[in-house]
Amino acid sequence: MLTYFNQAHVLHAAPYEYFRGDKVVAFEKPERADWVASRLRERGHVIHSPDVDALQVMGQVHSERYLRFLFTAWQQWTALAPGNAELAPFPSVWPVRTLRDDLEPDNFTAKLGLYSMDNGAPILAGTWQAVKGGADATHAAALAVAHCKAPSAFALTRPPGHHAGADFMGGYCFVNNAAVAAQTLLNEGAQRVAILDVDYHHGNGTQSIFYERSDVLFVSIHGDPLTEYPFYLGHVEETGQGEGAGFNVNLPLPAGASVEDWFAALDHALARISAYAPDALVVSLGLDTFAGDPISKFALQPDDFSILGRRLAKTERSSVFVFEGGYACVHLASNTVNVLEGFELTLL
Ligand code: Q9C
Ligand code: ZN
Repeated sequence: MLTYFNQAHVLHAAPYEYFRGDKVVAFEKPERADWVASRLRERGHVIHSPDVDALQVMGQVHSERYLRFLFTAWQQWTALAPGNAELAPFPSVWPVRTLRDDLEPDNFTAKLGLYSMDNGAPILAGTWQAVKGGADATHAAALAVAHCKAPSAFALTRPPGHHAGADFMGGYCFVNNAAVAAQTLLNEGAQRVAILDVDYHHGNGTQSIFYERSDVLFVSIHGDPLTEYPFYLGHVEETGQGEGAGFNVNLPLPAGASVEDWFAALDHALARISAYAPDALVVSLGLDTFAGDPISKFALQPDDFSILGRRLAKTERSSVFVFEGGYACVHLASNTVNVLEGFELTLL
């Protein structure tokens, strides 16, 4: 599949993350994307570097003050104290209920918390470059599909994006690449775009960005937020608001759900998407539904990813695949390629 790969992704490499009360080696690491890129090359897929600038589209799906913060955060942090370049600033204070989020404080830690939903997305020296490169790759993939250079394209990016909202980062995510892809397709002439999020975790950022819009249908299959990250969004009754009423579909499954139940949810998702009759499809392609994923609790096997690709191809929509989560080192690359090849071989 035509792939746009963000080479700058390596510039974002979190030294550690907080997991079950411990500091552990970060799950979301540069090798993830490199493994997938190698596997794609081995299998003869063409990999391009993005040669477009996504900044304008990023501004359509994120707030200006948030993007300005992301762009300047490392410089603000290192200007504070001489030793700061050796440290990763993790947020530690957040404006929850009753606290004001309309005013941007002067204090760096306060700003960091204002623009974060958790402590899972640390800002590092190269974070902006990596994140911007990822958005550029996603924009390029969406443009290629919009301009009919290919029926489908893959944005191989990290850090992932679907937890990032219009003005916050979190869950390893900074810029919502799926939203960038959908907005690009709309800008290029699509009337309606559907986003199918198959990552194990609910795409809270994507849902919130499009919650009051009818030009983007968001459909997500994920672990029940009552027990699974991101916890505070992703329930069945969240169906959209105002203009967007009826254009948000959540299909949560209990942690430990069977493969059969997962594919039943996929059938339901695809039926909803079909009824919407979108001009294009964006797939938030998380591979953490794999049985061997270290932080997730679904049971998909390698062959199931081929089946997923084949079922997606049956929708016969121009499709942009955007890389999201997936943390099982050994199988991540082959599972990803199984989806993409399952899709392409069905189209042929
Ligand atoms: N220690 C994706 O799969 N882990 N994100 C908690 C804070 C949350 C997963 C992070 C897992 C986020 C894109
Ligand atoms: Zn995930």
